Amino acid sequence: MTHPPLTLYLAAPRGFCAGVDRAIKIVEMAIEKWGAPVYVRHEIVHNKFVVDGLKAKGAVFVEELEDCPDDRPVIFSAHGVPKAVPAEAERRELIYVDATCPLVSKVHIEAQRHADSGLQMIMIGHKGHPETIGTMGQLPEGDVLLVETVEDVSQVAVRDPGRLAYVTQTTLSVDDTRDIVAALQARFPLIVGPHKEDICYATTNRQEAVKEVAPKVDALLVVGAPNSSNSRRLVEVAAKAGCAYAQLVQRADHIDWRALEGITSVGITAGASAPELLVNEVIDAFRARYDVTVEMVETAVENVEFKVPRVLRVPA
Ligand code: 0CN
Ligand code: SF4
Repeated sequence: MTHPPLTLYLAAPRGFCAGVDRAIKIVEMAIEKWGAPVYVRHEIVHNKFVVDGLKAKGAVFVEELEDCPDDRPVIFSAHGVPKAVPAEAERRELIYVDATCPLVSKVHIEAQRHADSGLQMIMIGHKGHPETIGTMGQLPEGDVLLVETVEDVSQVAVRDPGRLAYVTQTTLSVDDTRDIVAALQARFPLIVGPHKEDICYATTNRQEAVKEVAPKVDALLVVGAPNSSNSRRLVEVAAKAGCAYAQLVQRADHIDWRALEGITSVGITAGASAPELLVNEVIDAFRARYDVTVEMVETAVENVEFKVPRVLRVPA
């Protein structure tokens, strides 16, 4: 039986970023160093496949520090934690390793610095997302105001419009955030902020690549988890860039083949927390049904790498 032809555009960069790579290594190295079980507060990165793999090696995932025993090490996830979390770990004299991405920690420091100089902080982010909770939690409860949309900007009640600063979540839509920042600057001309926003290189690059692929294809699949902010943004970016069918898939057996009937081209990318193995699984599933020609669409080359914390490094 002959398969119908299909051009598969593979976006690059896609998949693991430096912060995810480092966070996963931290858990693996902690298990090597201290033995199992090692506790992890929140999914180390938002991917079930990664989490299940680490569980099999001896990691135990919990949502709160109070669910960790006193006598086992605990790792904080890549998304960052409120200041109260390491403070409580110290009080309990726990062994802990902070796997917060350095690019998230940078935002934490920014927020603290602005607050120290007397500015009230506004955070652009998604309510309830662990990174937003962590960044807002660098300052006392209620000190940081959250805005999620341009509409929120018109509603936000500030102490003094002349003494304000903003920070952002690292995994937002670049285009939506530009509009929110513009609305903040229009309403509060003296607001202080980063050069553009705090969206990280990986989020920016993956969205750029999707913008290049989306207009070429009948459908675009983003390999990633439903709780992964950066992955979900890639689906939105594809739809906005004119792709008729943009869908998040956790892995190959989640693909809705009926919805793809009649396509002659497909785009594939992956969120920053999705392993390349799952991308390959998706490509293989297409190869089993189509006569596939793969085209690479590379819009940037990444060579960012983050060191693991000293406590886990083996002396040379
Ligand atoms: O999917 P992730 O674990 O997290 P979000 O995109 O939901 O923030 O990817 C790693 C990003 C970070 C921090
Ligand atoms: Fe760090 Fe960006 Fe990766 Fe998040 S998506 S872990 S901020 S590099």
